[in-house]
Amino acid sequence: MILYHAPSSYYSMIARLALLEAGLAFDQQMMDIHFAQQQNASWYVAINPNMTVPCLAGEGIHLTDSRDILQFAAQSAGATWMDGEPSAAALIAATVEGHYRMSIESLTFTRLMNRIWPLRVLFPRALARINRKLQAGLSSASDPEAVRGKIALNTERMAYFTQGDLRQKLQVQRDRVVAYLRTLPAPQPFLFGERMSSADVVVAVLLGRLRMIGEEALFADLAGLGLWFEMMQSRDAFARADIWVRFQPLRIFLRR
Ligand SMILES: N[C@@H](CCC(=O)N[C@@H](CS)C(=O)NCC(=O)O)C(=O)O
Repeated sequence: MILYHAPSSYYSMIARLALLEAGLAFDQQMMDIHFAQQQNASWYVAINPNMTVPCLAGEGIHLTDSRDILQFAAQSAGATWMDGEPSAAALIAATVEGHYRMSIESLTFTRLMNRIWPLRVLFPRALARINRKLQAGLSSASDPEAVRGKIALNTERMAYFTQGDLRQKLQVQRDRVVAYLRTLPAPQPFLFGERMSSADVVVAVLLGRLRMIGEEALFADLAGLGLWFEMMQSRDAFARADIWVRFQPLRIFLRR
């Protein structure tokens, strides 16, 4: 099976970590989602009409969302993960659900725009340029519905990035993350017992993102979570999954 993913992409990180922690082998196709916008190319839209990464495709498998890939990894891992454990299953599912209710994209972008002010102009401009390109290709698109959906999403993103007070928006996102982190149990040593779970995967990637955007303070005083994160980072899969804990713009520019 092939994982279509991008190194810097948050949801690709979830897919990578899930597959590697589950011990699954996969080939990979790296996507340039920033400059070449390969997620919008017609060959990729045919594979993933969501026009996003990650996507896992192979014989008898076609998953177009990180959440489905995570679920697939948990099922494949069987008893080596806690997900199937009757005493923990519902709590793990609720933790994964809660994670996917947050907008990590809004948090990341408002934080970056807050810190690096030219991005306040550059992000909306880039989105407007992408939408012009999508609009121009609409009449010849093989899946115009998908393209229209993407244009609408980018329009929403532009509105979010340009309207309202940046600090206030950032605070809203921070509050959501803190409220979520406070629902997590004290690790023992994994979040829901002695073995890994889907919850450990999403929370590890989330804390990686918080560290990357300089928001470590959001989890600094939460009992046990810092140590748990150190433990997760020391795992072989974490390094192999290329979870970004610091921003690496050069890699984005060099497309690697
Ligand atoms: N719900 C999707 C979200 C995927 C997603 O938003 N991926 C981002 C990268 S982290 C993407 O492909 N962005 C490019 C775009 O929207 O054009 C998932 O969990 O896989």
